[in-house]
Amino acid sequence: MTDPQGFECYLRDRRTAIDSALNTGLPTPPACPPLIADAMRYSLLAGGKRLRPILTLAAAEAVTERDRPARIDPVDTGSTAAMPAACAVELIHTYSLIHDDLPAMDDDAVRRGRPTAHVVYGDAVAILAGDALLTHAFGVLARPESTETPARQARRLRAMARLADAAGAAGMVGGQILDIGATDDRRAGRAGPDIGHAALRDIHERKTGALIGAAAAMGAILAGGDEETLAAVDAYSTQLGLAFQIVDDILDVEGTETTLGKTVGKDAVAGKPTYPALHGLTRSRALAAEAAAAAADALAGAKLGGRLSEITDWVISRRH
Ligand code: GRG
Repeated sequence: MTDPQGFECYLRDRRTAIDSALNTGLPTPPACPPLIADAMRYSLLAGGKRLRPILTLAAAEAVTERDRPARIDPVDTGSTAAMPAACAVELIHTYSLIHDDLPAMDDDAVRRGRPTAHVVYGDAVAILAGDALLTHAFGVLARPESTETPARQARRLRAMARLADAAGAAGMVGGQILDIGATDDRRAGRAGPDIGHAALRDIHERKTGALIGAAAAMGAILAGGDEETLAAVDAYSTQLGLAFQIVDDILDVEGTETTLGKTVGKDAVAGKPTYPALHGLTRSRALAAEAAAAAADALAGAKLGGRLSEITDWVISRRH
């Protein structure tokens, strides 16, 4: 059951719903000091693509649509129960961008088309805004619905654990550590080590892939997908995450600051290991297409439809 108005309309609808839920849920004064409320809003509501939360909703919708077609209400396609998880993953993603942009990490001045949080608020407030977004994410997921059944509670806790694993030392934070270790240390005048394809893939799977994987998995878990379905969704999102990262690396070479809303060409200057650096642009494009095809196979094997394959096309063809 796809939206007759097309994928663009679907993206617009879901972004509006996600932005509204994010906005409503954020802490406001007097519960918290105005400065931290402002800094959290500044980065969170700056107009990102919302890929990860859309993926959460789309995975929930695809499982619901396949398993319970007769029960689908045109207003609630399965994504209502997944909205807190969708918000949580975007909150964590935004925190990671704020911290990644800090002078101690990537030292970026532009993000989502506007000055980065530390440029506007200073390093200390930017660090705290990231911390507050991360903490808020788990607060959002920890709150039960008013009529939560034991089965739904178990799914919510499973989703929460998956998100924690993806964001933490074994996932995104671990990937960031490996990325730092593999990048030139310009202050110390030290070149990063040469790394091979397997090590590059490991960095990306942790740094970017883990959160994309958790986004999709949470949607499938909350929609009550069985273990086979969850494995298929993991296979899909692993390939999607890989395609996303390869395209991200290509855009850093070929994109512009105007379309991307961030500084471009930084990977090469920083001596970062990337797909174009390791494989060249042509092979990188072929690898992204191979990953997209493998993502499609995973969906077909589990008979999952909905918007998931269009999300792959979007990730592959994106210009920002
Ligand atoms: C600081 C713990 C910590 C982790 C940082 C995500 C990350 C790890 C760093 C971001 C650096 C980066 C540009 C990674 C490449 C992939 C990526 C996450 C791109 C940004 O995601 P998009 O394109 O951004 O989905 P929007 O703004 O659209 O949400």
